[in-house]
Amino acid sequence: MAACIFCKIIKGDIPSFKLFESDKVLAFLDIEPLSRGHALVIPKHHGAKLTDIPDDQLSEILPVVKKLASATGAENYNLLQNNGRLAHQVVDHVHFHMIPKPNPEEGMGISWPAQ
Ligand code: D5M
Repeated sequence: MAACIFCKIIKGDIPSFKLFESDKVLAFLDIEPLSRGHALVIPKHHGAKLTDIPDDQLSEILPVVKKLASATGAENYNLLQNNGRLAHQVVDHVHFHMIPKPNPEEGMGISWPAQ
């Protein structure tokens, strides 16, 4: 969808820090991170709500979260999907927030390679 900011990221029309990409899924860093390493995992299919996304795209999201967790050794994080304005969804392209929970003794969150 032409006006969608996440579709523009998928197309490469606006920059992002990409963490993972396949033909159906993209993961990149959130520009307003709640902790270091806050990532967004999105289906490439445009849709505002979960019900708009084909199952074959949705079913690839959690394996990507697992890959990101394995790649970074992340053990403590929240997975969040805001669906609808009353649930605080701002960007109308389905996205899953992966929000590292920092260990207070070890720093602020996940350090991705080259971040
Ligand atoms: O969260 C939408 C999230 O999208 C919010 O945490 C900021 C993030 N965002 C918005 N624009 C960008 C770009 N250009 N790059 C990376 N991250 C972005 P919501 O669940 O809709 O409230």
